[in-house]
Amino acid sequence: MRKETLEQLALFGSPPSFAEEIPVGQVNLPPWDEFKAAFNGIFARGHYTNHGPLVAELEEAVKNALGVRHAICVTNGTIALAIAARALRLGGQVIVPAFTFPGTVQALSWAGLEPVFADVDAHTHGLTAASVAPHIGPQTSAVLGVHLWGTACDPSGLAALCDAHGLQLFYDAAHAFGCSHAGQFIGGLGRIEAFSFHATKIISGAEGGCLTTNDDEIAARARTIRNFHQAHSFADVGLRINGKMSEAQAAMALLSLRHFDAHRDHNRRIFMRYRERAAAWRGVRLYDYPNGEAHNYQYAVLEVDSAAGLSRDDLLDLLRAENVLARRYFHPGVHHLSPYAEQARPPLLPVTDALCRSSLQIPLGPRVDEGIAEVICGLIDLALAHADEIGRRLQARREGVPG
Ligand code: T4K
Repeated sequence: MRKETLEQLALFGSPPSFAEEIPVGQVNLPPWDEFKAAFNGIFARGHYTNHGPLVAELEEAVKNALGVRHAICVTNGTIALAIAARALRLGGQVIVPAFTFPGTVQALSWAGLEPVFADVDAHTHGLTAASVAPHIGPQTSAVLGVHLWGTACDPSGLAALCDAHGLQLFYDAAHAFGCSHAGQFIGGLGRIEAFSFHATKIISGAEGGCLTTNDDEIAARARTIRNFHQAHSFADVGLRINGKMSEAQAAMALLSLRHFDAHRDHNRRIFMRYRERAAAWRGVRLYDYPNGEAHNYQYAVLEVDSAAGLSRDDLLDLLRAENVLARRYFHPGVHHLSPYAEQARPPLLPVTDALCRSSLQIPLGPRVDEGIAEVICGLIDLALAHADEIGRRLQARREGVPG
């Protein structure tokens, strides 16, 4: 139901717009029959993990889908990043954004590296050559860019900068499956790229991840690092880990891949509806995707600025009261989270801090149809039309004043 007045808002005591919570993530489930057939096969073979046939099939399918020489499936996106860092034989410091999921940065720490935070671009939300350059020092060994929201992270600028300073460039592509840069699918940028196949991603193995690279030697090291088994030694690597993907994960991810086009098309339809409606919003900008590139449209990210008349957190409270589970991705920035918050000289990241205060992800994915998107947009219209009054009432509530 479209709400027209302030008194109809759940924030002020009315029933919520949705009886059930609308989650922010993709949570794409395969058709039950296909899931059952895939798991019957696993049970019949009795081969549950350690490089089973479905993992091999998934690696082949990812390679073909993204046009890369190597795909190495692993347990999750965080392990993928830690393995990538070890496969690149990095030491010392790695420059990384703080406007990202903590896993991006903590993977570096697990690989024994020191993350150094650089600010991001206000428009793309990613690192740029200009934001990274001032942080390069004698200890720097690499730059880890994040293709946030599936937008390629300044590949040519960062490659030129890294070449000039003898640094390795690699990427967190957790959000970027099926997204392109200059007409090429993300996956072959930098020395190696790490994807997440988490349950909230468009390709889901429930948990899962994948490394892609066009470099044979780095691929051989990554393949060796992900498994302790001596029979799976393809390069001289030293420290190894259990980063293997199971057959159950591979079965789920293969089914996601089979239905990728349908999920992306659904996402695009809903995203376009949001985009149409966002054109009329004052003080609320919908993050847009690069023109002329392939995209998975996984995320609808809003930026709420002062012209909106109410804060991002007020809008969040309003939506959540309606069972619209919007999320503050990413808040706070990783530099404000333990163990990095305890640094003696906290980094100055004004754009990151502003984005952490202003950004809000709204639901997009199989649980959101056009009708649901329309109700969500209607709530934002209502919030903006009565921003002052909502802000005043919420402030009074926080101060314990009735009304
Ligand atoms: N790099 C980047 C840039 C990333 O975004 C991520 C992960 C990584 C690296 C690391 O990759 P992984 O190691 O995770 O493969 C979620 C995901 O757990 C995480 O994978 C993802 N990024 C991050 C952006 O979001 P949380 O802690 O916010 O998840 P949670 O449980 O609060 O779920 C989010 C929403 O999805 C909720 O509305 C509930 C819904 N949901 C979630 C799950 C797990 C479901 O409806 N069903 C489910 O099974 O991190």
